[in-house]
Amino acid sequence: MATLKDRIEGLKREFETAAARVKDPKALEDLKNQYLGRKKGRLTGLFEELKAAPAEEKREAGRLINEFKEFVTAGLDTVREDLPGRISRAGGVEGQEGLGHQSLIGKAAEAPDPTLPGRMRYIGAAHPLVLFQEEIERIFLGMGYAIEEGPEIETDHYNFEALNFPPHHPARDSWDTLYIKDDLLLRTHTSPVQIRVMEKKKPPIRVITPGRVFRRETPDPTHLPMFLQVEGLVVDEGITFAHLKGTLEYFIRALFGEKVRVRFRPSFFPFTEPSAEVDIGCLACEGQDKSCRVCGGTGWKEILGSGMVDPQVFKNVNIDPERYSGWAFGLGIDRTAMLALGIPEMRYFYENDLRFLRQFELR
Ligand code: 2NL
Repeated sequence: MATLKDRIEGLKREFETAAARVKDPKALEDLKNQYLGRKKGRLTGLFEELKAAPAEEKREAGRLINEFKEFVTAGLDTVREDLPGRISRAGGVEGQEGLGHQSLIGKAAEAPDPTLPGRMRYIGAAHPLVLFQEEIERIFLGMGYAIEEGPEIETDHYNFEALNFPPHHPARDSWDTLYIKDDLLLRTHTSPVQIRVMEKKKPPIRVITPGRVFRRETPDPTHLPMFLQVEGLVVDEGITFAHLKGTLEYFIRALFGEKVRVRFRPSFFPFTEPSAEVDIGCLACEGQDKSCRVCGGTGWKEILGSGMVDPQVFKNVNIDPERYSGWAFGLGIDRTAMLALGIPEMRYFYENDLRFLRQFELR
């Protein structure tokens, strides 16, 4: 038995010498294979010997071999942790590289090094778009609105027909999308969710519908083929354009601050009549910079589209337009978050660069 013990001591010294010479990942891998390799590794050889050993020696021999295996494993770990330093020291005095470490090998497993910096634990955070969407939801929840969701894959009926887009009508061009089949497509807005709500529930209706939408767009700093939208819908007896104006103005001031300038402009959508787009005063230049890169010198930024629900849309969902009226709006969450947070490039939201994402742990 003394012979196995001596041989292992010899192998330890041999391993230490070899370990001290390792200067790159390849050499480390070779050393590992030399000792722990499944087929030809030194330890495999020793375990083979163990199988053949007489029964009364097996216990002690097994202990020695396992202890050697731990010695090698700990030694390899030490070298692996020290490798970056060894690589940077390479080119130093010939023969001096890694000296000093020989004595550490084998002791690595015994005591932690209190001089090493601690390991920073990564704590996750909500995505800025999620936080911004929640901010919008909070404002509408506070006014008594419900939040509704629906499928991202829709039929032509829910995405277009029910919203008063006739087949082949040129208005569809601005809402071009990916088709899965003739009649199945990626929704271009969350209006289909509101159509489904109006089919199921009778007025009064007060909902917002946040969600992912898709359009045929060539990506640029302010357009992506996939983005987030929130639409809102109110239907009841006696709803007028004054409700639209008052509610949207309240919402915008809650989101951007009391002092923000707001204006309504006439517009067109197939599903609302009349329609209005809403602008806010440019937060970057406050209308003071004729060459402002955010607003193009106009002093205004469009933030949402809105209008009184077209009577034809009510007929499509069996709501009587003689008795009920309503208003609706749609707003791009990404675009509005860019304005609110001063972000110049929409793609930043989707690149998952933590240096960007970690700046927006709002609240
Ligand atoms: C925009 C404009 C808008 C709506 C969306 C809507 C929904 C139903 C009926 C009528 Cl079910 N209208 N939604 C109305 C006006 C504008 O979105 O520019 N979105 C980004």
